[in-house]
Amino acid sequence: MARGKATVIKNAGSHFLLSELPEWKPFEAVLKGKVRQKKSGATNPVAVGDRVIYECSGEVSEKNPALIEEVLPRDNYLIRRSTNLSRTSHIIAANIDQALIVTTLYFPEIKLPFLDRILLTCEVYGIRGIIVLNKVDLYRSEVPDQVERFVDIYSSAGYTVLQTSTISGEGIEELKELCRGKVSLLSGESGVGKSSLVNSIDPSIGAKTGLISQAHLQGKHTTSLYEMYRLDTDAFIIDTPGLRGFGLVDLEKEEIYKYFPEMLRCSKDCRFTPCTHTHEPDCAVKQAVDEGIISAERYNSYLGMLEEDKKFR
Ligand SMILES: Nc1nc2c(ncn2[C@@H]2O[C@H](COP(=O)(O)OP(=O)(O)OP(=O)(O)O)[C@@H](O)[C@H]2O)c(=O)[nH]1
Ligand SMILES: [Mg+2]
Ligand SMILES: [Zn+2]
Repeated sequence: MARGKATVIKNAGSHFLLSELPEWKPFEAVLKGKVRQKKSGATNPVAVGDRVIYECSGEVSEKNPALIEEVLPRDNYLIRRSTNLSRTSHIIAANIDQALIVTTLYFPEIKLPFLDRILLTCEVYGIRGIIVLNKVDLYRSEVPDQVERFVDIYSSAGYTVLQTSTISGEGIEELKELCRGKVSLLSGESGVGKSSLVNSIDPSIGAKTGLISQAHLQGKHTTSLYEMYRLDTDAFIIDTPGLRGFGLVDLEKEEIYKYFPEMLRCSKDCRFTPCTHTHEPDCAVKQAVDEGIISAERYNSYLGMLEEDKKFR
Protein backbone atom coordinates (compact mmCIF):
# COMPACT_ATOMS: atom_id res chain seq x y z
CA MET A 1 0.00 0.00 0.00
CA ALA A 2 1.43 3.33 -1.02
CA ARG A 3 0.42 6.40 0.95
CA GLY A 4 0.68 10.03 -0.04
CA LYS A 5 -0.56 13.56 0.48
CA ALA A 6 -2.51 15.46 -2.17
CA THR A 7 -5.08 18.20 -2.66
CA VAL A 8 -8.68 17.63 -3.72
CA ILE A 9 -9.12 19.35 -7.09
CA LYS A 10 -12.54 18.05 -8.07
CA ASN A 11 -15.53 16.90 -6.09
CA ALA A 12 -18.01 14.89 -8.14
CA GLY A 13 -20.00 13.72 -5.11
CA SER A 14 -19.13 10.05 -5.08
CA HIS A 15 -15.67 10.38 -6.56
CA PHE A 16 -12.89 12.90 -6.56
CA LEU A 17 -9.80 14.01 -8.42
CA LEU A 18 -6.65 14.63 -6.41
CA SER A 19 -3.34 16.16 -7.37
CA GLU A 20 -0.20 17.21 -5.63
CA LEU A 21 0.26 20.98 -5.83
CA PRO A 22 1.88 22.87 -7.41
CA GLU A 23 2.58 19.87 -9.67
CA TRP A 24 -0.49 18.92 -11.60
CA LYS A 25 -1.05 15.21 -12.13
CA PRO A 26 -4.73 14.55 -11.43
CA PHE A 27 -5.76 11.06 -10.35
CA GLU A 28 -8.99 9.39 -9.28
CA ALA A 29 -9.95 8.83 -5.67
CA VAL A 30 -12.90 7.79 -3.55
CA LEU A 31 -13.65 8.21 0.12
CA LYS A 32 -12.90 5.50 2.57
CA GLY A 33 -16.06 4.67 4.51
CA LYS A 34 -14.58 5.92 7.73
CA VAL A 35 -14.02 9.43 6.37
CA ARG A 36 -17.42 9.40 4.77
CA GLN A 37 -19.14 8.82 8.06
CA LYS A 38 -17.13 11.18 10.16
CA LYS A 39 -19.42 13.81 11.63
CA SER A 40 -18.31 17.23 10.47
CA GLY A 41 -21.66 18.99 10.68
CA ALA A 42 -21.33 19.64 6.95
CA THR A 43 -23.01 17.63 4.21
CA ASN A 44 -19.65 17.22 2.50
CA PRO A 45 -16.81 15.85 4.62
CA VAL A 46 -14.31 16.64 1.88
CA ALA A 47 -14.21 19.87 -0.13
CA VAL A 48 -12.15 21.07 -3.07
CA GLY A 49 -8.94 22.54 -1.71
CA ASP A 50 -8.76 20.03 1.14
CA ARG A 51 -5.40 18.41 1.68
CA VAL A 52 -5.82 14.70 2.28
CA ILE A 53 -3.88 11.54 3.00
CA TYR A 54 -4.63 8.81 0.50
CA GLU A 55 -3.55 5.25 0.00
CA CYS A 56 -3.54 3.05 -3.06
CA SER A 57 -2.44 -0.36 -4.14
CA GLY A 58 -0.78 -0.55 -7.50
CA GLU A 59 -1.37 1.81 -10.38
CA VAL A 60 -4.19 4.31 -9.74
CA SER A 61 -6.88 4.32 -12.42
CA GLU A 62 -10.59 4.88 -12.74
CA LYS A 63 -11.10 1.21 -11.85
CA ASN A 64 -8.55 1.32 -9.07
CA PRO A 65 -8.97 4.74 -7.44
CA ALA A 66 -6.92 5.92 -4.50
CA LEU A 67 -8.66 5.85 -1.13
CA ILE A 68 -8.97 9.10 0.79
CA GLU A 69 -8.09 8.19 4.35
CA GLU A 70 -7.95 11.42 6.21
CA VAL A 71 -8.62 15.12 5.73
CA LEU A 72 -5.75 17.20 7.08
CA PRO A 73 -6.52 20.25 9.24
CA ARG A 74 -7.66 23.22 7.15
CA ASP A 75 -5.97 26.63 7.13
CA ASN A 76 -9.38 28.08 6.38
CA TYR A 77 -12.64 27.29 4.63
CA LEU A 78 -15.84 28.94 3.53
CA ILE A 79 -19.15 27.46 4.57
CA ARG A 80 -22.79 28.23 3.97
CA ARG A 81 -26.15 26.90 4.99
CA SER A 82 -28.53 26.08 2.16
CA THR A 83 -31.06 28.42 3.70
CA ASN A 84 -31.31 30.11 7.03
CA LEU A 85 -33.74 27.45 8.17
CA SER A 86 -31.67 24.44 7.26
CA ARG A 87 -29.49 22.78 9.80
CA THR A 88 -27.10 21.35 7.30
CA SER A 89 -24.19 23.34 6.03
CA HIS A 90 -21.92 22.93 3.08
CA ILE A 91 -18.22 23.61 2.81
CA ILE A 92 -17.71 25.56 -0.40
CA ALA A 93 -13.91 25.26 -0.49
CA ALA A 94 -10.93 24.93 1.82
CA ASN A 95 -7.41 26.37 2.04
CA ILE A 96 -7.99 29.36 -0.22
CA ASP A 97 -6.05 32.62 -0.45
CA GLN A 98 -8.95 34.76 -1.62
CA ALA A 99 -12.56 34.65 -2.78
CA LEU A 100 -13.48 36.36 -6.03
CA ILE A 101 -17.15 37.19 -5.71
CA VAL A 102 -18.50 37.61 -9.18
CA THR A 103 -21.57 39.73 -9.74
CA THR A 104 -23.30 41.77 -12.44
CA LEU A 105 -25.63 44.75 -12.12
CA TYR A 106 -27.90 43.24 -14.80
CA PHE A 107 -28.27 39.92 -16.65
CA PRO A 108 -28.83 38.64 -13.99
CA GLU A 109 -29.87 41.60 -11.88
CA ILE A 110 -27.93 42.09 -8.70
CA LYS A 111 -29.36 41.65 -5.22
CA LEU A 112 -27.18 43.64 -2.87
CA PRO A 113 -28.24 41.86 0.36
CA PHE A 114 -27.19 38.57 -1.25
CA LEU A 115 -23.77 39.96 -2.13
CA ASP A 116 -23.47 41.34 1.39
CA ARG A 117 -24.17 37.94 2.92
CA ILE A 118 -21.36 36.38 0.93
CA LEU A 119 -19.01 39.20 1.89
CA LEU A 120 -20.01 38.87 5.53
CA THR A 121 -19.28 35.15 5.46
CA CYS A 122 -15.83 35.82 4.00
CA GLU A 123 -15.17 38.22 6.88
CA VAL A 124 -16.37 35.68 9.44
CA TYR A 125 -13.96 33.09 8.05
CA GLY A 126 -11.06 35.50 7.62
CA ILE A 127 -10.96 35.19 3.84
CA ARG A 128 -10.25 38.20 1.67
CA GLY A 129 -13.25 38.90 -0.56
CA ILE A 130 -12.68 40.70 -3.85
CA ILE A 131 -15.63 41.86 -5.94
CA VAL A 132 -15.59 41.20 -9.66
CA LEU A 133 -18.24 43.27 -11.43
CA ASN A 134 -18.60 41.37 -14.69
CA LYS A 135 -20.44 41.97 -17.97
CA VAL A 136 -19.83 45.73 -17.83
CA ASP A 137 -19.99 45.67 -21.65
CA LEU A 138 -23.75 45.04 -21.31
CA TYR A 139 -24.82 47.89 -19.08
CA ARG A 140 -22.13 50.40 -18.11
CA SER A 141 -22.81 52.80 -20.95
CA GLU A 142 -26.56 52.61 -20.23
CA VAL A 143 -26.34 53.09 -16.47
CA PRO A 144 -22.99 54.78 -15.73
CA ASP A 145 -24.35 56.30 -12.50
CA GLN A 146 -25.37 52.92 -11.13
CA VAL A 147 -21.97 51.46 -11.87
CA GLU A 148 -20.26 54.38 -10.21
CA ARG A 149 -22.55 54.09 -7.19
CA PHE A 150 -21.85 50.37 -6.87
CA VAL A 151 -18.09 50.85 -7.04
CA ASP A 152 -18.37 53.67 -4.52
CA ILE A 153 -20.41 51.62 -2.02
CA TYR A 154 -17.99 48.72 -1.96
CA SER A 155 -14.71 50.54 -2.28
CA SER A 156 -15.64 52.88 0.56
CA ALA A 157 -16.53 49.81 2.62
CA GLY A 158 -12.98 48.64 1.99
CA TYR A 159 -13.30 46.14 -0.85
CA THR A 160 -11.42 45.95 -4.11
CA VAL A 161 -13.88 46.15 -7.00
CA LEU A 162 -12.69 45.01 -10.39
CA GLN A 163 -14.76 45.77 -13.50
CA THR A 164 -14.52 43.02 -16.11
CA SER A 165 -15.91 41.88 -19.41
CA THR A 166 -15.14 38.54 -21.00
CA ILE A 167 -16.37 40.04 -24.28
CA SER A 168 -14.19 43.16 -24.47
CA GLY A 169 -11.41 41.69 -22.33
CA GLU A 170 -11.54 44.64 -19.94
CA GLY A 171 -10.12 43.84 -16.50
CA ILE A 172 -8.93 40.37 -17.46
CA GLU A 173 -5.23 41.24 -17.20
CA GLU A 174 -5.81 42.71 -13.73
CA LEU A 175 -7.73 39.61 -12.74
CA LYS A 176 -4.87 37.44 -13.94
CA GLU A 177 -2.47 39.46 -11.84
CA LEU A 178 -4.71 39.19 -8.78
CA CYS A 179 -4.73 35.40 -9.16
CA ARG A 180 -1.04 34.91 -9.81
CA GLY A 181 0.57 32.48 -7.37
CA LYS A 182 -2.63 32.06 -5.34
CA VAL A 183 -5.53 29.70 -4.83
CA SER A 184 -8.69 31.68 -5.61
CA LEU A 185 -12.31 30.71 -5.18
CA LEU A 186 -14.88 31.96 -7.69
CA SER A 187 -18.30 32.34 -6.18
CA GLY A 188 -21.57 34.05 -7.01
CA GLU A 189 -24.98 33.56 -8.49
CA SER A 190 -25.58 31.39 -11.57
CA GLY A 191 -25.07 33.11 -14.91
CA VAL A 192 -22.82 35.96 -13.77
CA GLY A 193 -19.91 34.58 -15.81
CA LYS A 194 -17.65 32.67 -13.38
CA SER A 195 -16.74 29.93 -15.84
CA SER A 196 -16.41 32.45 -18.67
CA LEU A 197 -13.88 34.37 -16.58
CA VAL A 198 -11.84 31.19 -16.06
CA ASN A 199 -11.75 30.72 -19.82
CA SER A 200 -10.84 34.37 -20.37
CA ILE A 201 -7.85 34.09 -18.08
CA ASP A 202 -6.74 30.84 -19.69
CA PRO A 203 -8.58 29.81 -22.87
CA SER A 204 -7.00 26.34 -22.77
CA ILE A 205 -9.23 25.43 -19.78
CA GLY A 206 -12.44 25.30 -21.79
CA ALA A 207 -14.80 25.33 -18.80
CA LYS A 208 -18.42 24.79 -19.78
CA THR A 209 -20.55 27.95 -19.95
CA GLY A 210 -24.25 28.42 -20.65
CA LEU A 211 -26.63 31.11 -21.82
CA ILE A 212 -28.84 32.76 -19.24
CA SER A 213 -32.56 32.18 -19.70
CA GLN A 214 -34.26 34.68 -21.99
CA ALA A 215 -37.45 34.63 -19.98
CA HIS A 216 -36.06 35.24 -16.51
CA LEU A 217 -32.60 36.63 -17.26
CA GLN A 218 -31.26 34.16 -14.71
CA GLY A 219 -28.46 31.63 -15.01
CA LYS A 220 -29.28 28.00 -15.70
CA HIS A 221 -26.82 26.40 -13.28
CA THR A 222 -24.46 25.26 -15.98
CA THR A 223 -21.57 24.39 -13.67
CA SER A 224 -22.64 21.55 -11.43
CA LEU A 225 -19.38 20.52 -9.77
CA TYR A 226 -16.66 22.08 -7.68
CA GLU A 227 -13.45 22.02 -9.62
CA MET A 228 -10.00 23.54 -9.33
CA TYR A 229 -8.08 24.49 -12.44
CA ARG A 230 -4.43 25.29 -12.86
CA LEU A 231 -4.05 28.44 -14.92
CA ASP A 232 -1.06 29.23 -17.09
CA THR A 233 -0.05 31.92 -14.60
CA ASP A 234 1.05 29.73 -11.70
CA ALA A 235 -2.42 30.20 -10.24
CA PHE A 236 -5.14 27.86 -9.09
CA ILE A 237 -8.78 28.80 -9.38
CA ILE A 238 -11.83 26.97 -8.07
CA ASP A 239 -14.96 27.23 -10.21
CA THR A 240 -18.20 26.48 -8.39
CA PRO A 241 -21.89 26.00 -9.16
CA GLY A 242 -23.93 29.20 -8.95
CA LEU A 243 -25.25 29.89 -5.48
CA ARG A 244 -29.00 29.63 -5.05
CA GLY A 245 -29.24 30.96 -1.56
CA PHE A 246 -26.78 31.86 1.06
CA GLY A 247 -27.80 31.04 4.61
CA LEU A 248 -25.72 32.71 7.25
CA VAL A 249 -23.68 30.65 9.62
CA ASP A 250 -24.41 30.78 13.31
CA LEU A 251 -23.62 34.24 14.47
CA GLU A 252 -24.77 36.15 17.51
CA LYS A 253 -26.93 39.11 16.55
CA GLU A 254 -24.61 41.40 18.50
CA GLU A 255 -21.66 40.29 16.41
CA ILE A 256 -23.01 40.88 12.93
CA TYR A 257 -21.82 44.49 12.61
CA LYS A 258 -18.23 43.43 13.25
CA TYR A 259 -18.17 41.76 9.86
CA PHE A 260 -19.12 44.94 8.04
CA PRO A 261 -15.62 46.47 8.00
CA GLU A 262 -16.89 50.03 7.64
CA MET A 263 -19.29 49.63 10.59
CA LEU A 264 -16.62 48.08 12.76
CA ARG A 265 -14.36 51.08 12.10
CA CYS A 266 -17.04 53.59 13.14
CA SER A 267 -18.48 51.65 16.06
CA LYS A 268 -15.59 52.54 18.32
CA ASP A 269 -17.15 55.97 18.72
CA CYS A 270 -20.63 54.79 19.75
CA ARG A 271 -21.69 56.04 23.18
CA PHE A 272 -23.02 52.66 24.33
CA THR A 273 -21.29 49.30 24.32
CA PRO A 274 -22.78 47.04 23.24
CA CYS A 275 -24.61 49.12 20.67
CA THR A 276 -26.90 47.50 18.10
CA HIS A 277 -26.55 50.61 15.91
CA THR A 278 -30.31 50.79 15.48
CA HIS A 279 -31.93 53.04 18.08
CA GLU A 280 -29.23 54.05 20.56
CA PRO A 281 -28.49 57.75 21.07
CA ASP A 282 -25.06 58.98 19.94
CA CYS A 283 -24.52 56.00 17.72
CA ALA A 284 -21.50 56.71 15.53
CA VAL A 285 -22.61 54.16 12.94
CA LYS A 286 -26.01 55.78 12.43
CA GLN A 287 -24.32 59.15 12.22
CA ALA A 288 -21.94 57.83 9.55
CA VAL A 289 -24.96 56.55 7.61
CA ASP A 290 -26.60 59.98 7.85
CA GLU A 291 -23.43 61.61 6.58
CA GLY A 292 -23.10 59.12 3.74
CA ILE A 293 -19.83 57.70 5.05
CA ILE A 294 -21.51 54.32 5.43
CA SER A 295 -23.84 53.59 2.51
CA ALA A 296 -27.56 53.30 3.12
CA GLU A 297 -27.51 50.10 1.03
CA ARG A 298 -24.99 48.33 3.24
CA TYR A 299 -26.71 49.56 6.40
CA ASN A 300 -30.01 48.19 5.07
CA SER A 301 -28.37 44.81 4.50
CA TYR A 302 -27.26 44.91 8.11
CA LEU A 303 -30.77 45.73 9.33
CA GLY A 304 -32.10 42.90 7.15
CA MET A 305 -29.75 40.45 8.82
CA LEU A 306 -30.91 41.56 12.27
CA GLU A 307 -34.52 41.06 11.18
CA GLU A 308 -33.80 37.58 9.85
CA ASP A 309 -32.10 36.82 13.07
CA LYS A 310 -35.41 37.46 14.84
CA LYS A 311 -37.27 35.29 12.36
CA PHE A 312 -34.98 32.32 12.21
CA ARG A 313 -33.41 31.90 15.60
N1 LIG B 1 -21.99 40.24 -22.48
C1 LIG B 1 -21.29 39.45 -21.66
N2 LIG B 1 -21.69 38.17 -21.45
C2 LIG B 1 -20.95 37.42 -20.59
C3 LIG B 1 -19.81 37.91 -19.92
N3 LIG B 1 -19.32 36.91 -19.14
C4 LIG B 1 -20.11 35.86 -19.33
N4 LIG B 1 -21.11 36.15 -20.21
C5 LIG B 1 -22.19 35.25 -20.66
O1 LIG B 1 -23.00 34.92 -19.54
C6 LIG B 1 -23.53 33.60 -19.67
C7 LIG B 1 -23.25 32.80 -18.40
O2 LIG B 1 -21.86 32.61 -18.27
P1 LIG B 1 -21.23 31.42 -17.40
O3 LIG B 1 -19.75 31.64 -17.45
O4 LIG B 1 -21.77 30.11 -17.81
O5 LIG B 1 -21.78 31.81 -15.95
P2 LIG B 1 -21.49 31.07 -14.55
O6 LIG B 1 -21.40 32.13 -13.52
O7 LIG B 1 -20.36 30.14 -14.69
O8 LIG B 1 -22.87 30.28 -14.32
P3 LIG B 1 -23.15 28.90 -13.50
O9 LIG B 1 -22.14 27.89 -13.94
O10 LIG B 1 -24.55 28.54 -13.90
O11 LIG B 1 -23.04 29.24 -12.06
C8 LIG B 1 -22.88 33.02 -20.92
O12 LIG B 1 -23.79 33.14 -21.99
C9 LIG B 1 -21.67 33.91 -21.14
O13 LIG B 1 -21.29 33.99 -22.50
C10 LIG B 1 -19.43 39.27 -20.15
O14 LIG B 1 -18.46 39.80 -19.61
N5 LIG B 1 -20.21 39.99 -21.03
MG1 LIG C 1 -20.19 28.11 -14.41
ZN1 LIG D 1 -23.76 52.32 17.45
